[in-house]
Amino acid sequence: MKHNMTFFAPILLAASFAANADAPAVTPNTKPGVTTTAAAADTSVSIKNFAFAPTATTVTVGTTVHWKNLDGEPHTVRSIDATFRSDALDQNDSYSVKFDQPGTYKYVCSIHPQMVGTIVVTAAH
Ligand SMILES: [Cu+2]
Repeated sequence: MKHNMTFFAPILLAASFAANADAPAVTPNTKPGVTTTAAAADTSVSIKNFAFAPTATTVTVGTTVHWKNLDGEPHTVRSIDATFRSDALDQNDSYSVKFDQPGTYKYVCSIHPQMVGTIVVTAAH
């Protein structure tokens, strides 16, 4: 768990920054008794130098993770349990997955199996 926390804090900071940047100057249109929930922030994983960066990412349920291949070589994003699987991504191609179920999702590049990564999805508060 100590390992996960190192990635959790920056994600929280990024989420709060985005919320502030998008904060409207007007009062949100909410009805009495209705609670608005902040949308889960998206997060990005780069594929660079034959590695996923960061290799481990912790997000909350509902978050969409975007992978982008920055290498000149094609890579894929394929979960170990086949929950998700991208086509081959050429340079600057992206692939996105929305995570609606808590869990630990380990994935690899099917072309270069030494390239591994993990997405940890935690339940919403
Ligand atoms: Cu690869």
